[in-house]
Amino acid sequence: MKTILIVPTYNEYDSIGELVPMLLALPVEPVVIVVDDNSTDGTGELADTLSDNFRGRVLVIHRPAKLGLGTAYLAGFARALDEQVDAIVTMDADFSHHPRYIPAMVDMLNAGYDLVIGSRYVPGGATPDFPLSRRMLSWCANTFARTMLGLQARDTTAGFRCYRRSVLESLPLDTIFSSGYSFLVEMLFMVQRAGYRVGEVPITFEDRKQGQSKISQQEILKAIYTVMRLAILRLSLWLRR
Ligand SMILES: Nc1nc2c(ncn2[C@@H]2O[C@H](COP(=O)(O)OP(=O)(O)O)[C@@H](O)[C@H]2O)c(=O)[nH]1
Ligand SMILES: [Mg+2]
Repeated sequence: MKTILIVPTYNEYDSIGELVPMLLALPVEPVVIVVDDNSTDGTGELADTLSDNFRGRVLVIHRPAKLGLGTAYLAGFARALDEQVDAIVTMDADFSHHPRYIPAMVDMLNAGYDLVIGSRYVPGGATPDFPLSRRMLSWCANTFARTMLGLQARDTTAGFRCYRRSVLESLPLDTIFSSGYSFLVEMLFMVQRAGYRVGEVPITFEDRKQGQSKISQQEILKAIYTVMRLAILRLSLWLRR
């Protein structure tokens, strides 16, 4: 399967110099798309250097400002679909989503799944170095989204995903309301409603070694709003049946 990896970045200078070569060395021989939102730490320039050094295998999308994780994925999807690829992977730049899991995720797609999640919450998955506060936040967000939206997957907020090309081509991505982190829940909701097969590969999610998390209070509030909005949509669709 021809594979593209989409890595959204905002101030990830300390990670991408190591991450990108590691990704390119994977047996799936991917192309990497970095979507940088005008990072202030030189991430965009470093991505351009990597693109020059690994010509044709590293593409860079520069956006003028921090426009949100969700729209960064959308920009990456649009670019990926211009290429002849079968599998489109999204992942963080900070090594929380370790490259070592990508081959198993692509294999599972090959085996017939339409979306494969690198999952913290299936047997074998773990978040060993999350502090208690982060563990609680993640657990609450996940449980809230799963129950309110009837999602089957165990890890509904994970950004480590491998999509089959036809999933991205068939879904009305332009109707997605969320621009930030809650994009992930909205996208999963859409994928499940469309009847696609969702699988999960267990991963050990390691806390980022460098830099800071970009998740903010505002993103958390937006995520709650997104789940409520989709829950109302789900209810109204159910009532109309
Ligand atoms: N392009 C872009 N990337 C973003 C934005 N927000 C977060 N990211 C990147 O998305 C990934 C996930 O963010 P991160 O801070 O690791 O979130 P966490 O893992 O939930 O703490 C990282 O690679 C970030 O650099 C954004 O607004 N634009
Ligand atoms: Mg992260």
